[in-house]
Amino acid sequence: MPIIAPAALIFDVDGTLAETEELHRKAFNFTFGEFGLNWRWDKALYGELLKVAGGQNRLRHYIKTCQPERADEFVDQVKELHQHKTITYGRLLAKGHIELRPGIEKLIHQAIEQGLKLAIVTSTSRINVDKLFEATLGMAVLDKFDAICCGDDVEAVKPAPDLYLLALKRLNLPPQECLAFEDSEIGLQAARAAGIPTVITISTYCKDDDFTGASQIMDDLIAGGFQLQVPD
Ligand code: XBP
Ligand code: MG
Repeated sequence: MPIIAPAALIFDVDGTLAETEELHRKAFNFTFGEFGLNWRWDKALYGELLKVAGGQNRLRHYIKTCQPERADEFVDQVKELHQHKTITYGRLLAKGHIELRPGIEKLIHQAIEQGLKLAIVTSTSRINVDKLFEATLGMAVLDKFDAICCGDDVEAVKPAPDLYLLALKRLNLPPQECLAFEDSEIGLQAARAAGIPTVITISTYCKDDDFTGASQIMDDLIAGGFQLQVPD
């Protein structure tokens, strides 16, 4: 396995830091119940819907494609539905139903010790990033990140490069000095479109994605023997 010496590590959130998508799916379904909707996203459907990044975009896409006869009625409710979903997701995370993926905690601490810059690039919201860190590494670790770029910060989320371009700007680094960690094809497309070498750690929902163009592809950081170069 090649030893990599980047100046910054950029982490995707959902599927990369933790396998959070099951909690997102449950939060969506719980919200549909709260609103008296008989919609139910099973795992197969959710896998398809994940090709659309960002929960609000995903909801709009679902309504348009799967509930077309009632689209006009629901489209105005998307924001409200999604706000409720975010609250439920936060509650599920706070119940401690999540663990970081193998090797993530060690790599982030190693990067901090070695003085590397750190960034988050995610299609989800800042509040969900905070909730995940509260439930896992802690907010003191999130405070060490130099750039936290979330879906709320840009017009176009992944696979558009906007979030990664924003991170490069905030990190003040060229793309080739960074290394991105992603789990999905759309995430890889976004990072690659910004010119950033990308390591894929395959997640449950994205295992059949096309990872052509990734620098490395592995089941997880431990299984793949991922190593950062130790400075002299
Ligand atoms: C994954 C997403 C998110 C989550 C749901 O983001 O696309 O939309 O599925 O979160 P990433 P929201 O892999 O870029 O971290 O409902 O808050 O969008
Ligand atoms: Mg992801």
